[in-house]
Parts: sequence; structure tokens; C-alpha cells
Amino acid sequence: MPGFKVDWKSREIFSKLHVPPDLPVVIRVDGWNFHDVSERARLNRPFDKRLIKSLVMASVRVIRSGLPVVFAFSFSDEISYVLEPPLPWGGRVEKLVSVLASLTSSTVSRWLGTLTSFDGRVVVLKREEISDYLNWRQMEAWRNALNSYALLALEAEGYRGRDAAEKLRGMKAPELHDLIFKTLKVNVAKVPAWQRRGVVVRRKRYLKRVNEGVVRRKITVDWSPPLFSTEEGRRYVLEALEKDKR
Ligand SMILES: Nc1nc2c(ncn2[C@@H]2O[C@H](COP(=O)(O)OP(=O)(O)OP(=O)(O)O)[C@@H](O)[C@H]2O)c(=O)[nH]1
Ligand SMILES: [Mg+2]
Repeated sequence: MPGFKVDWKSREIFSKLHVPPDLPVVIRVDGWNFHDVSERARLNRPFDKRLIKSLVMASVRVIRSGLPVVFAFSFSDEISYVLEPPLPWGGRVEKLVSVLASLTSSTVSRWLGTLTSFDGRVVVLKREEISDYLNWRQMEAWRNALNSYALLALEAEGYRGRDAAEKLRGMKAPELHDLIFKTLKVNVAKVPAWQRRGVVVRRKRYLKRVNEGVVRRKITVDWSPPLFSTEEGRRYVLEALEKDKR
């Protein structure tokens, strides 16, 4: 309308949405339409190391960018980034989600040699819930491994598309194990650990000057992380989250 001046800034109605900047938070990003991406990039089924490596490279880049990410857990086409306070941008949700998703997309695209996009979401949790959250995602990694091998086995038996997916839904874990072993001659409990348990990129502690107790951290990739449900796994997560004494 002529003469009527819109305050456009006031239309950015989610710009004030924040998570508490003095608490940790998880941002989970997930590849958009990776079913198609995996075909475009000609990824091996059920697992291709190129994809998980591209997620690892994205995690390394995010940590190197200076964002306070202390732990990144990846499997399939997703990464959970654990951020320690003080959070950047005062905890602004739009900034956190969009910057982490786009840093991930640009790195993965470069590594896969095809254009990709990632969505992102915020997971609010208490510090003591972080290992339970990671355990939930790690159980999903295991379910994903089982289902991905089983789908391939069903296709080898002649099932296609929707029929294969439907058949898969009706099967319990022991049946899936048997099917995979019988058809593909694969013991799914023995496939590489990264396929079953996911991969962690973290800032691992080391003693720089042993006598003086000077602690530093370096970016480390764990291709065989512990089970987060165990005591060892919980300690492993806590170590990454602990603040270093100066
Ligand atoms: N070939 C191959 N495909 C993979 C691999 N890891 C993940 N994928 C593909 O990525 C998909 C990830 O699942 P989803 O995130 O549920 O599916 P999506 O197609 O990305 O769908 P949206 O996330 O809803 O956009 C799987 O269904 C596979 O198609 C891999 O190692 N090899
Ligand atoms: Mg996806």
C-alpha cells in the first residue's frame, strides 16, 4: 500500500527463538532425499565408505570452523553435533540449524561429487541425558544396518520395491539375521564396526607436557566407538564433554 511502511524485520518472526545459551544442545542434521543421492553418486549397497567418510569430513570441518562442537556422531546420512556452552549467536535456533546444515551439505557435496542438502533440528537435553540420546541414535544405527542388509537379501530373493519393504516390516531381528546369513553369507554381527555402531569425531584429550599436566585436545576419528549404553561408553562420552582445567 502506498504510504504504508512495513517493518520487515518484525516479519522475521522466528529470529528470537533461542535455546538456553548456557546449556549444551544437540543439532542433528539428516541428508535430504539420500535415497536418490545414493543412486546419483553410485554408492555401494548396503554401505559405502565414501558416504560415511564425507560425514566424517563434514564433522571435522565443523569442529575446525571454531563452533563449540565437542562430539559428532554419524551413521547412514545423519550427524548429531553436540555443542557445549556458551553457544554461538546467543543460542539462536535459526542460525544454529541453518549454519550446521549448510556446512554439512557443502562438505558432503564436495566429497561425493554431487549436490546434496541436509535438514536440521534442535534436540534439547540435560547434560546427563547426552549419552542416553547418543545411545538412542546408536541403536538406530544397528537397526539401520540390519534392515539395509536384509533389504539387499530380500532383493536377491526376488522381492522388489514396496513388496520388499513390506516383507521387511513383518520380520523380527533373529529372522533378519538368518535371512542375511542364508542369502548373502554375511554374519551381520561381524560386519565393520562403523556400520553397526556409527562413527565418532571428537576432540580427544592428550597430555602435551606430561610433567606439567598440560592438557590439549586434538580432533580424533573413532571408527569403532564403544557402545554408549555401557559404562565404558558413558565415560567415553563424558570425557569429550568435560571442561579442561587450565
Ligand atoms: N547405497 C547406499 N545408500 C545409503 C547409504 N547410507 C544411507 N543410504 C541411503 O540414505 C537413506 C537414508 O535414509 P532416510 O534419511 O530415511 O531417507 P532419505 O531418502 O534421505 O529421505 P529424507 O531424509 O526423508 O529426505 C537410505 O534409505 C539409503 O537409501 C550407503 O552407505 N549406501
Ligand atoms: Mg535422509
